[in-house]
Amino acid sequence: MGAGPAGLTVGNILRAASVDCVVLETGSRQFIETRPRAGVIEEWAVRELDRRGLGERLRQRAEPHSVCEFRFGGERHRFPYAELTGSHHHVYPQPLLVTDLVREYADVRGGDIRFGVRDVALHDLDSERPAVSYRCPETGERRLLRCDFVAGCDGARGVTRDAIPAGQRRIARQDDGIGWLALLAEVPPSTDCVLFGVHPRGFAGQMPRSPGVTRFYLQCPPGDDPENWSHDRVWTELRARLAAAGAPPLTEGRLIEKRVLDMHHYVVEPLAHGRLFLAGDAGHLVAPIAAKGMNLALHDAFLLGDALAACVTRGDRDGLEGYSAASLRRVWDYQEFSQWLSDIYHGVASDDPFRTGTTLARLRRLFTSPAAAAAFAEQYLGDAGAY
Ligand code: RFL
Repeated sequence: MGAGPAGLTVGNILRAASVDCVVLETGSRQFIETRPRAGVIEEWAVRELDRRGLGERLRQRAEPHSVCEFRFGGERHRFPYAELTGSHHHVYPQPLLVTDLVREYADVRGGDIRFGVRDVALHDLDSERPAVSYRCPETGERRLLRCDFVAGCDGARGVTRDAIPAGQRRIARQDDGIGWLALLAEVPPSTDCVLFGVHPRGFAGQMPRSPGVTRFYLQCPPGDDPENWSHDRVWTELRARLAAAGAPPLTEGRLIEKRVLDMHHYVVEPLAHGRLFLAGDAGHLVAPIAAKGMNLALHDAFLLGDALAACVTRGDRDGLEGYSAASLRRVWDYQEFSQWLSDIYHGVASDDPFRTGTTLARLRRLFTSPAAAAAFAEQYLGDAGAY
């Protein structure tokens, strides 16, 4: 269920193992191939995509990044994480990855994918033969698919999470009470790397996406109306919050996306119920503070795809039985890092002088203590240990 990074990766792994599967997606192919969202992929995930024959175009076109820059107290502080870890971040827009994955699944590996499905419902999850029903977009008739397993990869707004009876799962939630205005601008990035501006007026960030498109973020009240942010107000705030001695001026230009995201997070435990397994945002949401969501979706998909293939082709159920615990270990690790980073990004703008002081102490420590720098770099790049 769902043709995002998680669902398409599971589908590709199943097709490579000659396991029959159907991917159901509520959007159109054009919708999934153009929806702008993530852009940063961790090196272990690129290696895993490669190993499964899914990383060729990414390798050719992604830009490896080795440095990020914090700006605070009117100064620039470059953080050379690749020097500390030997690993890079890869900047590759999510729509390009989804386009590669859907092409490989549907056009190369001959996978069955049905777009535009409506009114999706799950049935008999506790039985040996669960089913999914949906309304067919062309004819309006209802179809029923019987299967062995259901992979719930339908994102934060899907239906699979709620198919687990409330008494049999726990949802842990956290709301930071902070909004981010997420922007895409038709401009080249004004520096070669990701920028984090920690400023008394609020956080600001710059994330390169491609030579002609750059993502920016501005902290704002949760639930703020994007229409409160005119072109001039956006660029004035970005200039103020990213200002630092010796920094090149921001390249300004047309804004092509402007939306407000509330910084909230959840984790469903366990990620399995009967023959349903949740993967990606369907099972856990992490706000884009540390650029972790798509990486977690891929991690789940590798675990779940391998586990399903092992069960169907060899009768080996160990992977499926251990799936939820194995996924959740990394999920909680990334959630913890995102919370830590959220405190840093937003502490100086909290109007609390005590919190401002401790936030700045944490930031300075990253640039004065090799042990603190190494710990940050390891978490920023994701733990390479599992793969
Ligand atoms: P997706 O990508 O949301 O895909 C789910 C798909 O399921 C479909 N769907 C259904 N299909 C069938 N039946 C139903 N009932 C359905 N309901 C929905 C949807 O149409 C959709 O196609 O989930 P998936 O695969 O779990 O992938 C998760 C990632 O998309 C997400 O975590 C990232 O985009 C988060 N994220 C980032 N992650 C990173 O690792 N690095 C980043 O740099 C990064 N930047 C971001 C981000 C998310 C952002 N937004 C908009 C929340 C930047 C932003 C602005």
